[in-house]
Amino acid sequence: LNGNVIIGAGGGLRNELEEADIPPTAAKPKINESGRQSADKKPRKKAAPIPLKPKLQDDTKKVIDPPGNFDENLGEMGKPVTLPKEMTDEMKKAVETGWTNNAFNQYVSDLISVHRTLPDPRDAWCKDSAHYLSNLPATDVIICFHNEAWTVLLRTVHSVLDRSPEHLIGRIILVDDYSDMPHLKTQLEDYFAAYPKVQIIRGKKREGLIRARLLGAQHAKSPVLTYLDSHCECTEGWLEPLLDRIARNSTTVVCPVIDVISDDTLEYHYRDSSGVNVGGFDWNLQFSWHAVPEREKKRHNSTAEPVYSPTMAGGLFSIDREYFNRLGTYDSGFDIWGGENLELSFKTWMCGGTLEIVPCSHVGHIFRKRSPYKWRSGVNVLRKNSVRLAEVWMDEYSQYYYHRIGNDKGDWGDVSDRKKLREDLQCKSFKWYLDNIYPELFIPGDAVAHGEISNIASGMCLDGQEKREEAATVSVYQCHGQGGNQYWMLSKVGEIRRDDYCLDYAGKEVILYSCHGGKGNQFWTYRENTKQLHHGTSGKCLSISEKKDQLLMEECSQSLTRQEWLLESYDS
Ligand code: UD2
Ligand code: MN
Repeated sequence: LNGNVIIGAGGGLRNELEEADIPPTAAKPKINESGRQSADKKPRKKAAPIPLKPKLQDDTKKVIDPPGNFDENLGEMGKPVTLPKEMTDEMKKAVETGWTNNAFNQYVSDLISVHRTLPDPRDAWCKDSAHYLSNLPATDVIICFHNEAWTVLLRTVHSVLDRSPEHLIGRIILVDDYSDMPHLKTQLEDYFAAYPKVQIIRGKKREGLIRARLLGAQHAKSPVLTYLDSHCECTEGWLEPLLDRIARNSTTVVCPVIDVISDDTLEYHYRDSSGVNVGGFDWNLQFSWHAVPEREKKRHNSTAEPVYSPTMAGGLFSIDREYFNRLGTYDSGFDIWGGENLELSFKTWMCGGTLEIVPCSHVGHIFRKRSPYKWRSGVNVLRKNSVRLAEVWMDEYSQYYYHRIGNDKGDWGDVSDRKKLREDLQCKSFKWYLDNIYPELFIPGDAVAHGEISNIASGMCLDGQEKREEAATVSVYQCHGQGGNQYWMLSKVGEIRRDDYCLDYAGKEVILYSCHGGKGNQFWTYRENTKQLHHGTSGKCLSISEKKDQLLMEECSQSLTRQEWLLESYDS
């Protein structure tokens, strides 16, 4: 599951919906939560009395009754909660509102204890204390949020308090990035008054998650900073393996394994350490997950040992506070969402540090299929962040990203102080990073051609969008010169590819499929003299229909101009 998850649907899928008014949830837990639940104690049954009725209320303050068969152990041990097929209209409406406002099933979250128990996802190797130093530094945990669902936010905080050794948590710093949901504006201080470790900071305007994180860091005092998204759940023993790595070397930046909490049922999914993934990216500067490469596996005796990762997903990590400052924290010119994870990843590696994923540390996260909150209107925020990133850190390799976005860079502001930072730190080149830290990445410059593949007779371009979980058909569309779905690379081994997806023909339609490197259905040859794209196993040629609106595979014929293609930046 983990491997195919789309991190952040934010790019392009933003949603301009007004958040609806969600009145606060009512009951506060009565216990005074001071510390942790120790590893050898049985999981606490029910620390706080969580009322059975979902606390999602509509404007009329009328509580929506849950179906009668619900019990108070819902969701315990990370089990899924499935709503009955038959629901009253009121309930249906409440469920729907929850989805609209959060892009996950808030109604289900409201039925589950904010102290719910979780399975222990660790390998046996992880439980051997000989693998950790005994004297670990404390951390502040910084959780930024913009309009987070009440029970989800509370569960995040309680999972930290309930499952971390007390002395290792300095403070939990909640940074409210200008939420306007009423419960967050009025009830947070009251609720956390009983928890001295929890500190609440409020931004005076909407800053976006990157500057909100910086605001949190300004209030931190512990030697280590740990960042979490506001819809996470930490599992038993999550913290020690992270802190251990930093205690050994303060330039090591560490990420837990991010387990998947279902957006629908809130089920907690996990895999053992043989299924751990590391982070990468593509030339659209999107983060992606990959299996641990062989060269990395060879460095280890056990799959539970920390593994090098070229990049981090972004939301969940620990870093030495001084090292974070030395690296120049984040580029504060980054707005709302995106790009900051690659910035921190690139400079960690390029400026002398190490980035690791720690398989013994598991934290769950609710992955969403769209971004539920408002972004800025009139600006392509993600593109601006990415151009800033490319300008400062990617040297001549930035051209591949720009090509991919049709060289439409927009206004990215001033990055001179970030360039100076890189110089002052005497960081290595991006080429060094690619060669040594991410040699698996396919470089467009190594391709025989990269850019558009246009049909000479028709002015139509090969066009297709990859889909992560299924095969996507490829077709033709008017050439638009904006890169994107018309950006292709012809690799030296005869693949027509974009990132990890290859043009594939098995006799039916031309599709985009994960590159397998085995030639076969993914093997294409460009015949320079006839301008034909010849397919290996079928012997056919790529062609366009007489109406010029469809992609075809047909017998190769030199008299058919519709089989003639031009490859941008073709280098024979
Ligand atoms: C992923 C990361 C996220 C961040 C992002 C790229 C994980 C699990 N998540 O996206 O942490 O690195 O990629 O930027 O690695 N928020 C604010 N203000 C805003 C927008 C968001 O405070 O203007 C908060 C939000 O409430 C959440 C966090 O920032 O706690 C991350 O946002 P997200 O959950 O929408 O991002 P996600 O998980 O899709
Ligand atoms: Mn998130």
